[in-house]
Amino acid sequence: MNALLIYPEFPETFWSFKHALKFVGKRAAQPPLGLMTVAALLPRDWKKRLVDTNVERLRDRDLAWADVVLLSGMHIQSTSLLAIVERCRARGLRTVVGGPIASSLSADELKADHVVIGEAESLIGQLAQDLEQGTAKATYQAAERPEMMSSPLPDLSLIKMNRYSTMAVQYSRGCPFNCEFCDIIEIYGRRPRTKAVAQVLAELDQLRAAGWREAVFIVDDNFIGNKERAKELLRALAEWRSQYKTSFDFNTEASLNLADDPELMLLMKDAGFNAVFLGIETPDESGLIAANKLQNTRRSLLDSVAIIQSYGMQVMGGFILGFDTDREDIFDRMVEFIQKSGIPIAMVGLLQAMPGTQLFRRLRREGRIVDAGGGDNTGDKLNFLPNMDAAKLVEGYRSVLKRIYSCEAYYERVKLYLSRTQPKAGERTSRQQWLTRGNARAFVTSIVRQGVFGQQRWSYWKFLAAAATRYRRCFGAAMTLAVMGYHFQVMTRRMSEALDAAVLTTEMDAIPAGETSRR
Ligand code: B12
Ligand code: SF4
Repeated sequence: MNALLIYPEFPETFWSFKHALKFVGKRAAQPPLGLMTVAALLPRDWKKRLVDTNVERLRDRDLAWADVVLLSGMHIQSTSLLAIVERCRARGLRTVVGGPIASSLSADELKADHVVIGEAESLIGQLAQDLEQGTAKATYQAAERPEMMSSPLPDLSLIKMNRYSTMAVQYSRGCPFNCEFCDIIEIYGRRPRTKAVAQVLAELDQLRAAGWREAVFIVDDNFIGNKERAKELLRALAEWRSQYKTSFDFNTEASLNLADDPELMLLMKDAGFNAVFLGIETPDESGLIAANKLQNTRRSLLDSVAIIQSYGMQVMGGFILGFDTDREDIFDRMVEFIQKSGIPIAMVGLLQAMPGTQLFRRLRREGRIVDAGGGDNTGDKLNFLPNMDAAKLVEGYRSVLKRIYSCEAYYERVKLYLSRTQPKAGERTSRQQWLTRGNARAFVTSIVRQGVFGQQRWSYWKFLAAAATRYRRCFGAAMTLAVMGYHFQVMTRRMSEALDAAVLTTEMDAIPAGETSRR
């Protein structure tokens, strides 16, 4: 069998980092690890090719070569995915769709011949056999979530490695918490399952052997879901790094209770972790309680962030607007919090009720679901009837993005973060803090685009002067963040223009006449 694995294109959104990636000559942030894993699970005698349409074109001759097409994706990639499925169907090519999108959209909506819901490890053998014999079923779903020990070494040979800014390695799946809006726990469960440490080291060895020397994202849902297992890996990572002169820097996703465990943070620092994404969601405690995000309550969120930053880790934060508890002052509170946090990359989104989540089920019971949504929480579309007036919510959201990604506000946060993490004189720095070959290229492009042609040249040069003097011991990190800021500035400008031109879209016909909120 000739199996063609295809990863659909992401739309240009706040979190595609598209405009920043251009600075470093990369086309996408990360490779499709799901498909690389599926490829490794397929029979050895099958021929495999992978086309990631985010970094290369899907040609007719690729399709002509294939006996079967396997697609993966997130909900947000649905437009591209459906177009590819259609293209395959027109040629009479058999299609299989898997990945998170298969848990968000129904088999009918996906229009593929076969849909695989959830993780593939335990069922791919049967699927492959059925495909060979022409007896494959419409839907596959494993009765139980597989142990991660059964996950194979991802097939690295199928990707064009140098087109990505970061490589991906997964240690665990699942998260022990129970946030109402979260689909992670529905797809991957609440019991964190980890690989063996040796499996992770084998993946790192594979990357190293292929010449990779840049950042590695440990793509866990919550890296510290099982703290003891995380510590075990971290000790091994620190040893692995010290074994080689060249080493990777790591980043990951974790829950905020990381701030409560100094040993864990120290181990992360020693293992080369320099950034962590945290779901902070809202500075409003009543919102956290209502969303069942209890691990973020009964603490100072700002102090927790500062503690993590003091271990040399950049905190990236996820924030949500549109909780039922949000009042009109939430927008100002959100901006104030983000500015004080020193979180340069604050991913603020509108609440989305993802199909399959507890939130979706509750809102459906309350008659407030409008549609399945599109998986993008950064547009102007709500897929449910909010408590606050929808127009006010979208307008407030837009104002938050405009304010936090104005040049001045953004550079202020970067400086606050640098002041908290800059290594002391004589202290060891991570690769990312220095000007490396990767960020040196970004530096030069940034000077031209932001310093010469940029609309906010003046703020840029002021920031550059501070980076070169006060924060010179982490100049590389400062430059990387300047480039990221450029992406957010472009996206904020575009979003404002698009929203100015658009009428508020909440699928008005589904909302009772005269109502744009629940009240
Ligand atoms: C790394 C990551 C990213 C990376 C991109 C990675 C990439 N190249 O695709 C970045 C940081 C850029 C990113 C961005 C976003 N992400 Co993201 N991301 C992840 C994360 C943490 C890991 C992905 C991964 O590599 N997993 C490891 C692989 C091995 O797992 P897997 O893909 O699930 O594959 C397994 C099975 O699904 C199955 N399978 C997968 N594909 C296929 C195909 C076939 C044919 C078969 C048979 C089986 C199969 O087999 C695999 C082995 O079991 C996941 C969470 C997660 N646990 O997966 C979220 C996740 C995929 N992201 C998500 C979201 C929402 C986003 C954003 C839309 C966030 C936002 N709010 O804007 C953005 C979109 C980007 C954009 N341009 O706008 C959601 C998707 C939800 C959904 N139902 O679609 C997830 C699940 C997390 C969450 N709930 O919040 N993301
Ligand atoms: S902490 Fe994050 S991954 Fe865990 S349940 Fe909450 S939102 Fe989901």
